[in-house]
Amino acid sequence: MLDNKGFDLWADGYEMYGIDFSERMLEIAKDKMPLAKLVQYDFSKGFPEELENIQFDYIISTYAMHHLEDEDKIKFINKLKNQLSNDGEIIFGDIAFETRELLELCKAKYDNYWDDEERYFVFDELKERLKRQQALKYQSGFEKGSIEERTEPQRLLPGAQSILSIAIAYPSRMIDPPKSTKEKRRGIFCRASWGTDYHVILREKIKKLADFLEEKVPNVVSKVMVDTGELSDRAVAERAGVGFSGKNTSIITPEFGSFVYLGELITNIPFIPDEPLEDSCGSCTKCLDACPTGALVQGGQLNTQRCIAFLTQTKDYLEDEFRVKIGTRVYGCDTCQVVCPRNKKMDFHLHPELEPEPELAKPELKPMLRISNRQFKERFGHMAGSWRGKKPLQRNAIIALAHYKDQTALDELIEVMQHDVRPMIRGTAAWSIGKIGAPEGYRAIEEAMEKETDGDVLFEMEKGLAFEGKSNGKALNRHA
Ligand code: B12
Ligand code: SF4
Ligand code: SF4
Repeated sequence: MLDNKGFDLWADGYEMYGIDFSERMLEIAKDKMPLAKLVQYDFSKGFPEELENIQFDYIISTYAMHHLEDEDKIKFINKLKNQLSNDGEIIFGDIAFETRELLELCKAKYDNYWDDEERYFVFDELKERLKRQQALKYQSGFEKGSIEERTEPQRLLPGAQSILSIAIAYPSRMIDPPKSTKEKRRGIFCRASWGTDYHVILREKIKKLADFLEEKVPNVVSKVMVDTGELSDRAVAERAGVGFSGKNTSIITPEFGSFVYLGELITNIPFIPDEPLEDSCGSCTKCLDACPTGALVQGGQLNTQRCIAFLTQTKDYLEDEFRVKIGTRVYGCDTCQVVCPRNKKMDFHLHPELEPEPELAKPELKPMLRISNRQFKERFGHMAGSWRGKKPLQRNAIIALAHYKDQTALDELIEVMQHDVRPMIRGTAAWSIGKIGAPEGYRAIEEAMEKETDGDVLFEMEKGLAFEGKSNGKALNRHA
């Protein structure tokens, strides 16, 4: 929506022709220009003959053009330009639908128009929330851009007038999931990592929409964003009425629940905004109660540093407290969505590309420990969950094996503890071996300690031995 600048510039006493058929425009005009003579024409059928010979000092372009075909729209604009008196001006109206040509014209005329605060649309509430999250150190570090860039879309696309928010549903149930057996323990990727990386799929789909608009509207400019852009995809979706923001912080759509990916198209077309939806969590607190780490500090607010979805993506040692809580999750966490009553029976298989490959979405853990970089890329590279590389996933797989107390994994874990070049992986393996609790495991840790030189790894080995109440006192203090 553009501003009312046109009305402000319009001196009282001018005749105003054709405020289109919009009653609202007529009301505003009457209110803004009590002395002006208002004559209403319906421009949607073309330019009225009676006005042919009049030279206008100002033309306020309004919503009328919406009803015209593209070609007629351009003809209409040219017609308007011809009707201007020598120093006549075309001004944005209240709800104008402009071509680039008109935008440029106005830009040249009113240079400062583009810095006009009034016209700027800002995510005010989000701005405050982001500041609060930052002050509390609740962010993840994965967010892109400054708070200003994140909340003021015109900084991302000059001339931005609207954002189209897009949500696509992904499956919540796997058809025929493989069983996790004693010999072949399996981990789990969160649903948002099932199938082909949604960044690629959703971006392609939104790009099609952008191409469509480009075809239909001359000189449209637009920008696609999916997850990795500056905007908060959730705040955009909330504002656009795609869904409401749940206490688990997810956008919950009436049609598909919260198992939806979000993206957006910023455009310079001033589409009429949709209304946001009502929050409808009511008195439910299921997600807050179910969160294993208490990461949801209050309804709608997340302390990312405690969220398992975040912790599965970090690259360093995981704090002991979280090693217990992460369970068998290899990537991401779905708990606060799975328990949500709004997701009951929500399971959509609308996009074949987003179908999970069960062997990958629920992968066998042991083979993950030895996988080479090349194999990892070939096997998991197309999944969203691979974006941080193999190290965090391997660490999580090691912890999941400890969770299962999988004695069949001891040989692999010992091999990793002795030979992996990455200290964090060696150390986590030592801890896991200790947690599994087999005598040969403890012996292997003691032997490995003789050769180990890394202080942090020795500290983890010590912790591994401590599971049996053993500690030989050789470990260094990691934080010394
Ligand atoms: C950083 C990030 C993360 C971080 C932090 C998540 C978070 N809640 O902030 C981590 C790694 C933990 C994460 C995890 C997940 N993420 Co993520 N993530 C993002 C990313 C890149 C930025 C989010 C961000 O800016 N967060 C900062 C907060 C302040 O902003 P916000 O969450 O967008 O803000 C909303 C609410 O939090 C709320 N709010 C904020 N503060 C407060 C305070 C109060 C008092 C109240 C009432 C409300 C409130 O208001 C905002 C508007 O609705 C977005 C993509 C994007 N560019 O937006 C995806 C995104 C949010 N993630 C997404 C997904 C799918 C997930 C996971 C479900 C994946 C998984 N299964 O593991 C989990 C869910 C965890 C959770 N409970 O949020 C989807 C969400 C889809 C949806 N239906 O909502 C997004 C939009 C990606 C996408 N394009 O589809 N993610
Ligand atoms: S994703 Fe998991 S850890 Fe994060 S808030 Fe939801 S339930 Fe809690
Ligand atoms: S579990 Fe309950 S409180 Fe949480 S998001 Fe769903 S409806 Fe809202």
